[in-house]
Amino acid sequence: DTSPRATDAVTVLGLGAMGSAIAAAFVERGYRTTVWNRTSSKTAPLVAAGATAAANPADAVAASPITVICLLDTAAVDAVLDSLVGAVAGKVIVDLTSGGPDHARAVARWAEDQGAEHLDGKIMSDPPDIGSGPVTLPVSGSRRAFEAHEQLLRELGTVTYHGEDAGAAAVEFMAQVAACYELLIGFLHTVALVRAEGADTVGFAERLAETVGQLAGLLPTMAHAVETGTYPPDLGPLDVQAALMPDLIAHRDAIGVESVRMREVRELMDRRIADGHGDEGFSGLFELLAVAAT
Ligand code: FVH
Repeated sequence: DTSPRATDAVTVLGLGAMGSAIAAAFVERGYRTTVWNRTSSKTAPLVAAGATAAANPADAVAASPITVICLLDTAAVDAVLDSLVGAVAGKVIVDLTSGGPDHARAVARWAEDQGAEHLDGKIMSDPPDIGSGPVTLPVSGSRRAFEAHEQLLRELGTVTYHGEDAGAAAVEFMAQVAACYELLIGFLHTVALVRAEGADTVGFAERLAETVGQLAGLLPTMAHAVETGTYPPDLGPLDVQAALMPDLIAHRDAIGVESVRMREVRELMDRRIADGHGDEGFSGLFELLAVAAT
C-alpha cells in the first residue's frame, strides 16, 4: 500500500513474544520504530534489525506520535502507565494487551485525563502470524485516532473497528476466546468418549471438523433468531432432540465421561419443552439463559 502514512514513526512498549513480533513487523515495513522493554536485553534483536532502544517508557513514547503497548497483563500495563504520567499528552496510545472491557475503559479515562487519545485492541493470533498470517485484531476507542492510524494497525493483520466504547474490542475478544474454549473443552471430553470406546480419535476429529464447518453457517442464523425472538427448528424440533438426551447422558456415565454440560443442555431442553416450545429449535434455549436484561 503506497498511500501516504499518517506517521512513519511508531513506539512499541513490551518486547515479549508478541511485542517483539509487532515491533519487527513495523521495522520490516520501514517505520522508524522505537522500542522499550523492562528487561532491556530483549531490545537487542530489534535494534539489530534497525529499531531504536529507549532508556525508559517516557523517552520511548516521546519518540513517536503513536505508541503500541503489548505487555503480559493489565497489571503490567498499569505499572508502565504509572511511569508515563505527564508523558503522553498529544500522543495516541494503543493498548494491545489482553484484558477485560473495564480495564480498557479505565485506561481510556486515564489517557483522556493525560491529554492523550486511546485505542484498545486484542490480538487473536500467535506471534509468528503477525504481519503475514491470519491475524484478527478487533479495535475500539477514539474513532479519530483509529481513522488516523488505521493503516499502521493494518500492518499487523485484519483490523475491525468496534466503536468509541473503549471496552468493545475486549468484549469481542473475551466472547471469541470463551466460545472457542467452550467448543474445545467439549471436544476434549468427546475425545475421551471416543477413546474409551476404542474408536479412531483422529478420524473422529477430522469428521467433526467437517461438522463444525457446517455449524459455522448456523451461528449467524441463531443470532438472528435471538434478535427477533423467533426460533426455527434448528437442529430439529426440541421434542426430537430431547428424546436422545437420556441415552446420551447414560452412555457417558457408563464409561466415566463428564456430562455436566450435557445435563445442562437436557435440563434446558426439558424446561423449554415444558414451556410449550417443543416445536422450536436449539436456539430457543437462549430464552432460558439467565442474563440480566440490559
Ligand atoms: N503469545 C501468544 O501467543 C498470545 C497470542 C494472543 C495475544 N497474546 C497477548 O499478548 C500479550 C503479550 O503476550 P506475550 O506472549 O508477548 O507475553 P510474554 O512473552 O510473556 O511477554 C510479556 C511482556 O510483558 C512484560 N512485562 C510483564 N510484567 C511487566 C511489568 N510489571 N512491567 C513491565 N513489563 C512487564 C515483559 O517484560 P520482561 O519480562 O521481558 O521484562 C514482556 O515484555 C499478552 O497480553 C497476551 O495475552 C499473546
